[in-house]
Amino acid sequence: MIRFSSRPAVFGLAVTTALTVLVTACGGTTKGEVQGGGGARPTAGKADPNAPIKKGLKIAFLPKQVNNPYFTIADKGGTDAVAEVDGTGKEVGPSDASASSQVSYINTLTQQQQDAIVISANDPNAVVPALKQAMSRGIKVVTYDSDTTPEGRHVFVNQASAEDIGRSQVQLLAKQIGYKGEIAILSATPNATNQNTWIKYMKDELSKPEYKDMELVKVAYGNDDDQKSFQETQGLLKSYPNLKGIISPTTVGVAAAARYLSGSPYKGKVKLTGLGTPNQMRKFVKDGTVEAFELWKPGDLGYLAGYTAAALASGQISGAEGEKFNAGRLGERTIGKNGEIILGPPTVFDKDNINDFDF
Ligand code: RAM
Repeated sequence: MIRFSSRPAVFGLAVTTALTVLVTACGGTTKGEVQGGGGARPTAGKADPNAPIKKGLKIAFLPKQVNNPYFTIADKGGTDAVAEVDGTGKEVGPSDASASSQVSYINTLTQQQQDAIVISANDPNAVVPALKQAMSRGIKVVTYDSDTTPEGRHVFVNQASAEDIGRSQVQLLAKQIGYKGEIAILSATPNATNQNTWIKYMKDELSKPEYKDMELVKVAYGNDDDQKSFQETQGLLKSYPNLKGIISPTTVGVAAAARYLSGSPYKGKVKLTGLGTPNQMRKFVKDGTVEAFELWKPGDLGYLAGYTAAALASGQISGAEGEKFNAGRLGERTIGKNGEIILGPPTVFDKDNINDFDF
């Protein structure tokens, strides 16, 4: 049983720093928990900040899965960025969020001698040998959305601080249930690096005294599959009749959970928050199933990853901390610790602002 308490929705710098140090010190080797972790990272040669972006670059986007609106938007942003620098971008990938399926795609992209592969990893370790093979053939590797262990890539484009995402999800739900009662998490796949890292911070947030009357009773996995996520939600309510709230930090999970709740007697009573796209969640905010949830702009995430891949493949950057490059409409960006670039803080959506967003 995990019990914790609530602090105002402000992230203390000292806490942030302490946890960052902790994660870095741990070397990010735990399965599924390397997002932003440290460790041995390949370098992509010597960078020349004045090198021009090469024309005709071939850059491939390999999402967790292709039939997920989140990645459709992200990869459209990515291929738009590649087009802006006169390259050829494409999206390829499996229809299920599995690492073994991704390995076949990586091998094909390597044979095609793409200039860069941009991947959201379904497992932090399983795709690494294939990515290492790609890098040994001169291909630059960027992870976006969901990281690998550091030796699997040159740069990781992260959507937001993993710690802020995890803590803010708990804070959003705690406010809605009055800091009291049983809660569950409906996640994506059990090995997803991004979700597992966020869940680690959720558990840490829940360990604070202000959440002492909240209890995390279960972490369920919907595998980023709509039907499975729907059934897992149904199962949670059946197994835990006193459940007060659910956090689903996946766009597939939160939409499926909302659909289940909206057609059930729990609508509006069992609170649901998570990470969702405004277009998928709008009807559930309007019908009172969901009060508030959050997300970054997936299109900007893909766009930033596209520019990062082009800068790497042109020798402008190598992945070292402090290197700067131009990311088109997102302006100048700097590579941070462990080869990580952060897009920016997410937006919280509710009935007052959801109509202002269309993605
Ligand atoms: C799903 C995927 C993705 C995650 C979003 C929030 O689309 O699991 O990796 O970042 O949700």
